[in-house]
Amino acid sequence: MAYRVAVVGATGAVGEAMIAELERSTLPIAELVPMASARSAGKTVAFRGAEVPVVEATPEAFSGVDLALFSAGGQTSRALAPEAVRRGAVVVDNSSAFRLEDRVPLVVPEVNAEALADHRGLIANPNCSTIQMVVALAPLRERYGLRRIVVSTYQAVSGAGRRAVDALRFESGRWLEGEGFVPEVLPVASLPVKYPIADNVIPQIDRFEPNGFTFEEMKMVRETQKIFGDPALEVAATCVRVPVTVGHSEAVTVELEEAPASMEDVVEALRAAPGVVVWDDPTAQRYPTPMLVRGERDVYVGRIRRDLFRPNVVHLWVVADNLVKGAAWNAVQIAETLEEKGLLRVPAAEGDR
Ligand code: A2P
Ligand code: 11C
Repeated sequence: MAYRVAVVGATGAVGEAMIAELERSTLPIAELVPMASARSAGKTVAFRGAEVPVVEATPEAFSGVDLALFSAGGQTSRALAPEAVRRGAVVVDNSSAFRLEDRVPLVVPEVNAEALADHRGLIANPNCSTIQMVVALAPLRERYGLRRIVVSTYQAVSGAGRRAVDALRFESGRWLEGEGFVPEVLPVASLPVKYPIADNVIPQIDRFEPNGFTFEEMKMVRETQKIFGDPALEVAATCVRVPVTVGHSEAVTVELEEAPASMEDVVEALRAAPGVVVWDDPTAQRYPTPMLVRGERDVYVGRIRRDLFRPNVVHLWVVADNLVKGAAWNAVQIAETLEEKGLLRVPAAEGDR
């Protein structure tokens, strides 16, 4: 069977990457249906050598769609994802709208593909910074057990969408020319205070929660606990926006239940893990950077060190393309996994929930 596949948010930074991933996917695709807001009427997107018209995302537009990848923000997902499922489309949703709902699997295929088994039509794609961290930590969790994670992120502006990428380019140009500019997009476009991202770093991604952590930081806590099925796992995150267009980096400190026998043992566990590539050679100054892993599907790990004081604590540097593994590839990989398992269909009971 070949599928009719919709991409909701097709004109956005992640939507564009989703279409590129669908182009190189093993999924049999009969037709791509790019969707966006009414503002995009008249636009087209390129897919397999053709220009495909963008259609407005409405409930009716999902009739006859088998699979819908959503990346148009939480509000659009909340309004339209249930409509798509009702019309028989399996939805892989990249927003945070449904991630923590009990009946919605939150999936990184290398880590918890088994959670797809009893899906009800809607599957959530985790946050980009969570995805790359759990891919790197899953093999260590498996071999030694995980007690606590402390992570600091260095996140690219593309995580905040196309406008933020444009803002970094514009501000950098003005800054280098010695011209003034008014920051308008970051850290959060809808909040009153803005900071430049050119020549700067911003220790705020998304809004603050009452506990003093940002929503992005709390996503890393709650989503990691759900994916690993361990609600007691301790996670402390500090999420920071840096002037990089694509590629999130993370300095991760992990306290293990059991001290690894050697660092070679840790490297071996990482090398054997699906979706992980180890680049770690201080003698050759080898480690991943965002620019080096751009466009790649894997998660890259380097700077692997045992803590100086605690034998059961390990430090890692984890880098991935936030638009690819952090969003588009993970979503398409979920769809490919569903197809392989014979699960790329909405269960009969969910059709009209
Ligand atoms: P549009 O271009 O028509 O506004 P990004 O995160 O890179 O800014 O992209 C956001 C994506 O979500 C765009 O494709 C945008 O489409 C889409 N989008 C935003 N609001 C809606 C909406 N109400 N319905 C459908 N798509 C939407
Ligand atoms: C960022 N991680 O870099 C965010 C973007 O919940 O999917 C992705 C938000 C999400 O700004």
